[in-house]
Amino acid sequence: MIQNRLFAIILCSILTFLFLGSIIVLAAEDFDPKTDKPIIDLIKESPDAVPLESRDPSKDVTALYRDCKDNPQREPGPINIQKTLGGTAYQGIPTFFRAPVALCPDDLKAGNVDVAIMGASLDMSAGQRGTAWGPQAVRTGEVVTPWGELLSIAHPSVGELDFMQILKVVDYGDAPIDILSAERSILSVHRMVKEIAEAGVIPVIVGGDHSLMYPDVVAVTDVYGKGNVGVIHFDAHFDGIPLLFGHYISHGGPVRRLIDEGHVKGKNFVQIGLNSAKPGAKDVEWMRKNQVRYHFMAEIDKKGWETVMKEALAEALDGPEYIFITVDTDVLDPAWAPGMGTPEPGGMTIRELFPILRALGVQNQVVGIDLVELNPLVDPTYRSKLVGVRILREILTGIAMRKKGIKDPMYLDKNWVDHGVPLKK
Ligand SMILES: [Mn+2]
Repeated sequence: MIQNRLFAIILCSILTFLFLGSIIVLAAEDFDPKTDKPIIDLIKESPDAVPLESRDPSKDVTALYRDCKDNPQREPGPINIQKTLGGTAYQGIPTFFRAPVALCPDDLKAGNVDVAIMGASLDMSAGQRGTAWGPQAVRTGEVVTPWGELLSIAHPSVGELDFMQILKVVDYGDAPIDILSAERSILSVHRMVKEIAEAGVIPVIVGGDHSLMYPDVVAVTDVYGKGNVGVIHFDAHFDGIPLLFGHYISHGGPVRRLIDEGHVKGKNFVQIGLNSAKPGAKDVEWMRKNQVRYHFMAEIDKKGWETVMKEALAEALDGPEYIFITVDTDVLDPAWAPGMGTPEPGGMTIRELFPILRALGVQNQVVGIDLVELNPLVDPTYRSKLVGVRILREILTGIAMRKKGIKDPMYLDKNWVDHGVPLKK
């Protein structure tokens, strides 16, 4: 017994000696005073390393754009890539609302396109990763509605009104993204959104996290003019902090960037559904100084949704002619769509959100939309993506209603809200 233990101790000592010895030898061999620097310095100095910021033009992700001319020679215009005329979202090749595909600005112009929906799979700054899966989730999110060119479908509130039949909608593909850099990716998103807006088409950006609001809105104001676009911002958070954990570009700061840089005036920012630790007192001070028109859930609870909705709709008209609508899904209570970047209990209901989205489309000239923070990876059900699809459908239905000449933002089809059969007296 003692002999066994002694043998084990000797064996362990020999192995330990060999192990430590090999480490010392390896360390001694690896040591080079010329390169023994912090890794951060090595990255900065190496010509092959990805820069920490997007200032090196040779590493620009916009270089990953496929040249439209690479594709086979064809007449410009949207291309329908489905084999069948009808069908549901879960059949065929996934595109937003089963829309045809457009690849180049020429396709948008030749097709007289009204709306180009694009994906931006960027989730660097959301609290939990997964919003990068938003575009694919929305492309396959519909479960019941049969999108396609075969039939016109009714809207559950406004009657026989199918936005896909009224508007020319295309899937414009996804922006090239550097999945490890928000800074570099937003340049690429900016380029693609601007390309759409310059063609006179409404860009719809499906994120991705809310850092996208910055390149999305800048691209639109680049085309329509600084200060000429109001932003209607649905969010539990005010997204106006100066830096998020030291980061200039993040999903916590796009509003600060847009106002500080003069792209959008504070008084032309209407924020609806604030319901979190941010803004705090100092942030509210900054918002008030910049005349941001904010509406906390507390105000909605106090005054009632009808009152606050009417105020917000009036504020949306009390600014520039053009508006950009940004919907962070966390404006909703997580009960409705638990798959989101930074959920905050106590948010809006889908019944409150849907009508105001439609109303904005009817009463305002919408020049851009983004849907952000949808995270299908943390929702094992299909609820969140179904709600995401519906959010876009409501705004696009409003825009289609406007195109059809409907003026009343709260329009409902009379046959949809009253069966017309009186009680027998
Ligand atoms: Mn947000």
